[in-house]
Amino acid sequence: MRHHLLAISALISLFFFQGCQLTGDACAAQVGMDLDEGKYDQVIAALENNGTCQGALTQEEAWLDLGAAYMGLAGVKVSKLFGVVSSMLEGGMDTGTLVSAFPDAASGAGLDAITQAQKVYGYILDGVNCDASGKSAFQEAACTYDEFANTVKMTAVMNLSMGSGAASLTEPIVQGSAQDVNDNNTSDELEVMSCSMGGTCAGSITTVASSNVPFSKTGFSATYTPTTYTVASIDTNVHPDALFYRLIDPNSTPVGPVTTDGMCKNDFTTCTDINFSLGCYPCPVVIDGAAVPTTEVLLDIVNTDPMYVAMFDTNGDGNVSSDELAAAMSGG
Ligand SMILES: [Ca+2]
Ligand SMILES: [Ca+2]
Repeated sequence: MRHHLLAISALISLFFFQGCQLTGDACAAQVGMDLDEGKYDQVIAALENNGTCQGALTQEEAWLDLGAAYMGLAGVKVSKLFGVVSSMLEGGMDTGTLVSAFPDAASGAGLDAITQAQKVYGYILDGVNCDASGKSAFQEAACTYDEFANTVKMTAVMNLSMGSGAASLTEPIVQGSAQDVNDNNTSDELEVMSCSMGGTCAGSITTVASSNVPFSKTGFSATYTPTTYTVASIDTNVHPDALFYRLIDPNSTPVGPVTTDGMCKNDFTTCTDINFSLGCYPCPVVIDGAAVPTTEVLLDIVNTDPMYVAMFDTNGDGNVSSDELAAAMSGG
């Protein structure tokens, strides 16, 4: 508790009173104001590359402010974050609520910003064990924010991967509705996600893999298998078959899709209607020159949090495997 109080008091002084305390330094004062006013790009410009406002901020202060700016870019505002954290402490914040609390995070740009924030927290946490005692207030704060960023990142990846299906994680779907055309009481989108991650594919799902396509832009190239999943409707007079399009990485271990946002051609120019034969695909999210492998990222996150391990580790070996995660997705 003592550490939490220290962390919270450090945060409050950083985020709310910094502008007043550092009247001697225009840069530091400006950073504080810009954070308050949501001018995150300006904070990032001032503090990137280990900037400290000519030493007016300590390096740790500057990194925490920079992390907060990246979190802000993803739609995670400090004031909102405190509200969400307190409702989590009071007994629960589910995935769907988290996504709706931070809608900007559920985009490729939001995912990029969260990733940059975690990179900055990583500078503070270099060699630090967040579960150990004796951390500084800055380390305590970075641990708290990094863990929170992990949760936001997971919901962003799932939201991008499942679209409207993410909501069905927390709200029961209506059997036989447009979200469940095969009438098995499981979201079709979740079933497709599980199936694409190597889980069991229901008999009513047909998978068609197209020829591999090379995607490239400056600093990035990769080859994916555009794949169509058709969920057969039990009554096409009521609902048509449901079609889902994913890019599967043929070289990934564990097998799975890459995270995508919107649609583009294989040179990343935008297009408006998915059509593999016309060269319009789901658009891979690229962060720091790398794609975001959905299964791997989700497994990394769930395996760092004992709460998720307890939820998904069905065989009790202390680790969540891709099979266990895929089974959990489709309600198995
Ligand atoms: Ca279904
Ligand atoms: Ca396991």
